[in-house]
Amino acid sequence: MPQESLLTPPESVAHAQPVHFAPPVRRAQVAASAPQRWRVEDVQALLNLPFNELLFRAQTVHRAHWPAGDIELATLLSVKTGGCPENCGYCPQSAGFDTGVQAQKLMSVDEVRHAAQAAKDAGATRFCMGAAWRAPKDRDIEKVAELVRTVKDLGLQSCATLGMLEKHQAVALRDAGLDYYNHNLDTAPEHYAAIVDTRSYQDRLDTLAHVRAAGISVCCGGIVGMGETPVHRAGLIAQLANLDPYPESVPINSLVRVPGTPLADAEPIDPLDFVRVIAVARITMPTARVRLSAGRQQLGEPVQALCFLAGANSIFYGDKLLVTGNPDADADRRLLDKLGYATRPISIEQDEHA
Ligand code: SAM
Ligand code: DTB
Ligand code: SF4
Repeated sequence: MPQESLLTPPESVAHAQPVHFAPPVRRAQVAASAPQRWRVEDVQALLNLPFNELLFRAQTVHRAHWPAGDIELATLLSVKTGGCPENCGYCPQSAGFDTGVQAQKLMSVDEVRHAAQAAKDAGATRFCMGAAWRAPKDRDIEKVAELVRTVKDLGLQSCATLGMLEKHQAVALRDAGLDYYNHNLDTAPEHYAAIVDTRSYQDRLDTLAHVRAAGISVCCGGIVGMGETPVHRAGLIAQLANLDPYPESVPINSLVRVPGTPLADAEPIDPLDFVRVIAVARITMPTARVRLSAGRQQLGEPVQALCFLAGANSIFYGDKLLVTGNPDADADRRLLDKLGYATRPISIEQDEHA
């Protein structure tokens, strides 16, 4: 494909989709009538563009679909920690790796309400609950449904990431008011078995289909820096962009290398290559919230600023991800302020001005 047309494979997406700031419902409707296929080589060609050309294209797509200066703040809470039977090579919560993570059972409604209220007070609009399960049991779903109702009662968007779901479990979560389900494809299909072999890529796709069919918005992304090749990176983005419709939220994680995990010594990704992945996610999924996710502590402010320029418009906000660290909220507010992004005033400030 000639370079001039690199923005055009999804032309019907780029031009047919209206500018809007509430992606889930409207975009799904448009995408359903205009499915697009990205070839891995098309995505690779984008990744290989000269850096400034790529960023220019990504920013152009971004500004055609999103307002300037808008960053979503999503706070994570690990509601059930550690002891997971899966062997995902990146994950500190697998029971198979000696990472020092203390297993904890499912949190109570009060604990979650307290954390969600604190996140809301600090300015978050989405609250994402993570559980270290391979797949929840029906009795777990009943308990998480109660947590979802608690979060929704506070006026926050709710998201959960609980592992593989059956169809009826997705429906139960939707009935509880769950807005988003996070379930990452993590890498290209060809690299998946090198990372985890206790489940298959198809298992992930099946859960995503159940979530979509239940009417829950899909949050699905991946991790870079896991020893993948550039073609694997392109393969991951192609998989995400070819989901029909593509996810409403796309978290792009830079591997947090946790001692004790098999990937503890993985070669870190060049930060500029990480920015490239964000840019290509933006170009291929114009109306998705592209979330600059794990690994921000290692990226530093200038690279994060480049990620925003490349089209990231969401971050995990709060001093902890699930079990590893994240920049603290004050540092993030200072960074966003420095860059001229609007953040909602926190309630403490509102009180001060009252
Ligand atoms: N057990 C559920 C699952 O696997 O879907 C939910 C929790 S799991 C921790 C959620 C996601 O966190 C994973 O799919 C992976 O993308 C991300 N993740 C886990 N460990 C990570 C790490 N060390 N660095 C970056 N991302 C990580
Ligand atoms: C996602 O893509 N990244 C988040 C969230 N979805 C659940 C998790 C990152 C985990 C980083 C390592 C840890 O703290 O466990
Ligand atoms: Fe378990 Fe999820 Fe961690 Fe894999 S990523 S070990 S499924 S908690």
